[in-house]
Amino acid sequence: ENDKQLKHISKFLSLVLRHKPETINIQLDENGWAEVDELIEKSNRKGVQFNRATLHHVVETNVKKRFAFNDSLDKIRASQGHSLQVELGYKNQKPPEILFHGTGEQSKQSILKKGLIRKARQHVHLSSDITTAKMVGQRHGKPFIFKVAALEMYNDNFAFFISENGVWLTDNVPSKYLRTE
Ligand code: HQG
Repeated sequence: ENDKQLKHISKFLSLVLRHKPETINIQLDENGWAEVDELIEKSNRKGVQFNRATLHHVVETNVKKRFAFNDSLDKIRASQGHSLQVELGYKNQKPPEILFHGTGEQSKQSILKKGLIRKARQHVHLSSDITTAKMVGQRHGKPFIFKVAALEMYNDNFAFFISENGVWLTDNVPSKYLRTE
């Protein structure tokens, strides 16, 4: 498989495992897991061709490590990014003092007013480094980076989670915890 095909499979997996499993008529369990055999069979039936070896290759080489297998390798799920309601089971943990959120310049005023809200996804996504936040922001236009006073939030009883692939997640960020400089 070339890079383009692998990317296509990865995008397809994001669609099925985060947003719309019904596109291939598969069900995820309450923790977001899909059966690997069923996923392969039903994807192939929909014309997205891959086998078990290719799936492992996609999971391993995915730059953002978006997907993970369970220990017995018979189930797979997205590690974060869902719009579906799933219980990922990450434990509340103490974040670093500052986390970053990259967005588009055009959303700055609205965010300052309403805080960061999760929109279609299950959580607001935060990054531990500016470079990642910038890349996330670029998806939305001219990037703008907010600093989030994460530790202060945590001390005020907001929950923080870190996904298996290193993305910090929280339910919402009220504007008083946002810094723009
Ligand atoms: C914005 C990718 C106006 C928010 C990335 C963002 C990430 C507001 C957009 C992951 C707002 C939602 C998530 C408010 C938030 N007013 N706009 N009050 N509050 N927003 O895509 O964080 O490649 O759902 O700033 O790398 O951009 O898919 O969230 O711009 O980790 O694995 O509403 O998606 O990962 O956009 O990206 P998104 P995001 P993957």
